[in-house]
Amino acid sequence: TTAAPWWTSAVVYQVYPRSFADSNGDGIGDLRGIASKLDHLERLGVDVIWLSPVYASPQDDAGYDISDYQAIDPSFGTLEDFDALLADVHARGMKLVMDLVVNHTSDEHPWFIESRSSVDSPKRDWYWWRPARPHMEAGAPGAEPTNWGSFFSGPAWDLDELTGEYYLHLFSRKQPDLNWENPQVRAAIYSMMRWWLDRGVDGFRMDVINFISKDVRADGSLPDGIVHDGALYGDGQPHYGCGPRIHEYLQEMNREVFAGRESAPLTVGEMPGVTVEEAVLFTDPARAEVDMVFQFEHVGLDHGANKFDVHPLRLTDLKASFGRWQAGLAESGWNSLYWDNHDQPRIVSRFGDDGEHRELSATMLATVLHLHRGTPYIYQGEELGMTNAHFESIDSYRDIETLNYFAEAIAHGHATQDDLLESLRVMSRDNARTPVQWDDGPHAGFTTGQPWIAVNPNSSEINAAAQHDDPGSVFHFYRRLIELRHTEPAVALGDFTMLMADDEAVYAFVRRLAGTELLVVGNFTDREQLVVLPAAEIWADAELVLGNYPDAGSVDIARPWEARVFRRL
Ligand code: TEU
Ligand code: CA
Repeated sequence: TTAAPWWTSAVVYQVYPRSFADSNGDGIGDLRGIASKLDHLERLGVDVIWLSPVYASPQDDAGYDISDYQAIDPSFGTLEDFDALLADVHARGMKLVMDLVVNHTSDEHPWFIESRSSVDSPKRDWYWWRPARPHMEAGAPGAEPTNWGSFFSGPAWDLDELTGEYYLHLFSRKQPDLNWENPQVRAAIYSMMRWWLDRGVDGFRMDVINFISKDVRADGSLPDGIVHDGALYGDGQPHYGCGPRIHEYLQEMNREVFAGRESAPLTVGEMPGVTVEEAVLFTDPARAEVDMVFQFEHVGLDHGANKFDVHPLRLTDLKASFGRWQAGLAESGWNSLYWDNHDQPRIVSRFGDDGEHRELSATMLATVLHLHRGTPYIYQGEELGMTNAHFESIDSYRDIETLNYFAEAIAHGHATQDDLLESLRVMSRDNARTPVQWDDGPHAGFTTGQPWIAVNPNSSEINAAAQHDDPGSVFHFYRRLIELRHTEPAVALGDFTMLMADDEAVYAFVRRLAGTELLVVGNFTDREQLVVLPAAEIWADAELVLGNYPDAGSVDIARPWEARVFRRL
């Protein structure tokens, strides 16, 4: 057998630049701000930094709408700032992975401007232009080429008056979808990717990469989607999620961009809706597509008809989901492990308790996640136990998904304003986008100016400065979890056995590698719980490797939000 790839024992830290650290007082986080906080990341011990988009962008979707892939947005700094940051990251023994957003560009990208200019433009076919439905007048209600809804409310098609045709945008109308069927599009993207790798970046996190192949018919048309109960639009996902040519495109990208590079760049495929079976194909090393997937099943378990229709999590559902992914990728393939990112609410507020038991529940959740097989991701502030924003008014929100959803729901009389605000407090992406809380000073030390989005008032209590010197802090607990993955091969490579699968309170599993056996137990409630293990006697005198209470306690009782890792002796 060959040695396991380096990323099997690595931990990734996601930086969302707008909200990380502001160096020049304009209220927006930037590259120099990131550079000024590398001590924090080095001390935490992470191996890889994934940088959310810093490219030139009108910022309609906070940088996920790119108008120039080979320039840095002035609000974040310059290419020189970027090179300096990259050099410093490397000097500290870490890697830097870029966000690759190539399902769509900004509508202000020169490619789209040219494409839009006329039906005869040489770049017309670089995007998805289609006439109105047969026998319907362009602009009439329902005349869109398909009935698909956009992720950010409204239809997925916009009529362009200039040529009387519609263009496809799965996200905002300022994010037109690129047409990957066109080989020139693919070649342009591959060349841009090589440019960044030649500059020294260590890989890419690929935004909605499983959406790039659309289910286009021979006559050029795209199919309608099913309209689910209560939905305003058809569900297009079966027609663009893991579409017919997706594996072909990723294999081609691999050959054209990554093959033969000595540095072996990291490739992470963000793939909403991907199944275990598909993920095995995407990440089987023999197929040379991507190193790991970033999937969404576990963060959809508390969603109802849509993500803002919030249901309480059943722990047995979470275990069933994680258990299926652990089993399905046991032989070949690799998964990412995450609770949080810039699109998800804060995990301590979501599955934990962000009040009285904040530190215990944050460290319990971290333990359970990091002890699975896969590559763990830490989203900025998660290592401090940062909480949801708890905004009171719609005026506090900035995120396009949130604002569009609110406006559409109000317009259709779908819910009262209070109910909507309540679901935004639980699910809005802005919960993850409030500034990182560095200290207890003004604006949490994030900026000397006016932050672009409000700082959480709990920064007086929850902040990095307070935790750096406190060995009992959430920060130091994360540091120890990372260290454990680096030093204990069973954490990275051991096999996985779920225990107590039917229990609604306790999450328990075993990891085994050669002679090593680790038991992981997490209590997802604020009450004491019995831990009922098969062959419990083998754990009676086990060694406590890590726990979030000051003393070891007893193996068969889990205290409120307790987490423990034992090694069998
Ligand atoms: O998100 C992909 C995605 O499908 C969702 O997570 C989505 O953002 C949203 O939460 C649906 O409810 C990626 C990026 O992570 C996200 O920030 C971008 O807005 C999106 O793609 C478009 O680029
Ligand atoms: Ca700034």
